[in-house]
Amino acid sequence: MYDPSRPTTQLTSFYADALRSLELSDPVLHGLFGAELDRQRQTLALVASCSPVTPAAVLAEGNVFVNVTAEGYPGRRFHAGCVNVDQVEQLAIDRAKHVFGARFVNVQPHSASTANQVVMLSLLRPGDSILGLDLDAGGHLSHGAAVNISGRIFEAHRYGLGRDGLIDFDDVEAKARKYRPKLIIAGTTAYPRTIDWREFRRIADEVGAYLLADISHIAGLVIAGLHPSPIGHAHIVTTCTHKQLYGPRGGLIMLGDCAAAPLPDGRSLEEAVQRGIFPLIQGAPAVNSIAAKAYALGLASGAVFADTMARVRSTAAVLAEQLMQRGVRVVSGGTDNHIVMADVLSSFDITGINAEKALEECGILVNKNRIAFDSRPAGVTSGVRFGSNGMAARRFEPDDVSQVADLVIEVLTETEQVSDRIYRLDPSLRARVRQQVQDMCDRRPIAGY
Ligand code: DSN
Repeated sequence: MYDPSRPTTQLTSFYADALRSLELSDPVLHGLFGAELDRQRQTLALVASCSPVTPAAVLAEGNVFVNVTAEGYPGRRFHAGCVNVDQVEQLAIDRAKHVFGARFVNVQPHSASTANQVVMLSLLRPGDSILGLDLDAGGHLSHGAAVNISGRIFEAHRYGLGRDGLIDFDDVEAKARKYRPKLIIAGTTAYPRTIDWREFRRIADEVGAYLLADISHIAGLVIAGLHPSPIGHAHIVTTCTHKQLYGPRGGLIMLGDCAAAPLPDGRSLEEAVQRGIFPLIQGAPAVNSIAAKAYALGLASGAVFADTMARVRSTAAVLAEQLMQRGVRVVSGGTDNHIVMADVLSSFDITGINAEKALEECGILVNKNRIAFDSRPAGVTSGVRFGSNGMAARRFEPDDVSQVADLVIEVLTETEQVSDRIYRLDPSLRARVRQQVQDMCDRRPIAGY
């Protein structure tokens, strides 16, 4: 029987011993853990595709469930010893269903890319056509990029953005009519605006395609009701759990009312997804990650998470506004989510790679990103992508965001571009900004770090 007093003592000594053992047996790795924690404390992470994982979720991922091999699903395993594993997986499933309002959830995908592969390989045949947002316009590798397995196995077509930086639905419709894809993918990695799931579904229905919504970037906003949910519009929804759920690296596949819908081969959509994960693509699940997913999904139904998501949106909106007021060209003229896309080439005469590197020297972490109609290749780019998940975790207020905008502008204005990949930055400016960033990070630490 579960005895609440004993496990606490056992776990405390287990983890304390484990940490001591790591320090003694592998001081190099132990040192790197410490160095990374310091780096994360002292830098301002504005990379849009991550969020600082809640410390208890870090602990939940580094847990004893890592020792269990558990092919199959709760109550239907191919290995013994799954009594607690079954409860953990069911907890994660129930919590995911609750926060997303889904009818069916599979919590086993090792990543959202795997989840997308599962969807494609379960529903399509090699050579079938798919239609997703162009990688260069803010799509994802796993949505049919030429360099990805999705672009090799399937006949991948791409839609893009208009000059206004918004998804060009005329293009989506025209490509859908022309190529008759079996699957349309709605989902983005570098898109600052609201996604119109209903319009995607209308087009999918017109051509008889399945609609996959990959909400990896906006899952937290969807839970908080700050972005429309695709459940009820898309046939299938995928997400990762680390970008905006402050959880472990991993994926989820979710279905709404169409979970029971029959496929041409007689199986239901739900059955196809279950078998698509196991045994088609994966073997045993990473139960330790599923435990951490359960933890993060539990937090996602709480008031603190809702407040964090409100802050994700408000800090991004303030950052976009502040940058624009100081003359920066922000793609699409603002943001509805956590992403701000800045055209640094036209605003500062420096490339995205130079902007990224110069800001990193000063302790501000962003990533170079192509913007619509970019004249530079992916390794150089004209744009930079900012994300607000980290600022929200630090409980930033508008004044803090203004200071960030000031520092960003100062660094980018003072960065002297020598060539597309080479720049010069005054060392004294670098030291001064770095100190200001550190002071800001000390003033607003990430909870638990
Ligand atoms: N999809 C990439 C990104 O958005 O940065 C990596 O997760």
